[in-house]
Amino acid sequence: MAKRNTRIGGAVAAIAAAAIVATAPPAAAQSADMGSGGSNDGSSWDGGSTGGSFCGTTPVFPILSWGWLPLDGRAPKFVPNPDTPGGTGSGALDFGVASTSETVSYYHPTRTALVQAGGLAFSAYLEEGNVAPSYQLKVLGAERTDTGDGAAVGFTSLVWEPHYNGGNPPADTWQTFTALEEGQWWSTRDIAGATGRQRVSLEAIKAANPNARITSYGLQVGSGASASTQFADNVTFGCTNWDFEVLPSLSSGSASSGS
Ligand SMILES: [Ca+2]
Repeated sequence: MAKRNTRIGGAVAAIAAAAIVATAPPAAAQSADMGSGGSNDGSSWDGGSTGGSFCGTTPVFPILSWGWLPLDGRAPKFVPNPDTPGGTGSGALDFGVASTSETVSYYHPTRTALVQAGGLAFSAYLEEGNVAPSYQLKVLGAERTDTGDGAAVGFTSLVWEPHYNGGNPPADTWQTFTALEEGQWWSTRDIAGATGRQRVSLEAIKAANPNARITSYGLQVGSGASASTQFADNVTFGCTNWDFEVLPSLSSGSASSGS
């Protein structure tokens, strides 16, 4: 018993250490205060081509999530990669939903001017149903054209969906979507350049909302999505890439624990 625990503990420590080594300065990831931020006046956004964070690929584990959080609904589950040959690494995120009332999301905080948004990408895999995760940007400082909730601080979510941008991936196949910033987006709130959930280019939204800044980016399924099973991985924002992984010795336990 003690021997087994020592072995598992060693594996966890090794993985955590490897992740820390692979991740240059985690300070950016740990300053996870922007999700509820809003106190910033927009004068200190670092933005830039890096997306305001560190560059390179960082593995994300259930016990080492670098600030990834569900902002709507619950978090996805860390699961073994459903199709390793086409996936990234040995793990992925399970965004499956059981009903139309369920929402699954995972977001990472950032401090990036919307006009600097670029290098947006992710990979998706549909196993059951035909629902793909959407890539979303949580924004403050947008030019809201309504007076609804969050209008005073210019809140909205900008949404990129595969089925509005060339179509969902074929079943049981990993597909990587890149250069999302060149695709069609819609805004969950009415803002300058994007009202009534019409789909427009992100460039048009940027031009009409020069003071908007991204506080979080991530993936979401639902609500309203029918019962389905889909996976995602390999989320990129600027030069920052995230590889969602399971702990080899604890994969089944960590997956079922979810959150
Ligand atoms: Ca992975």
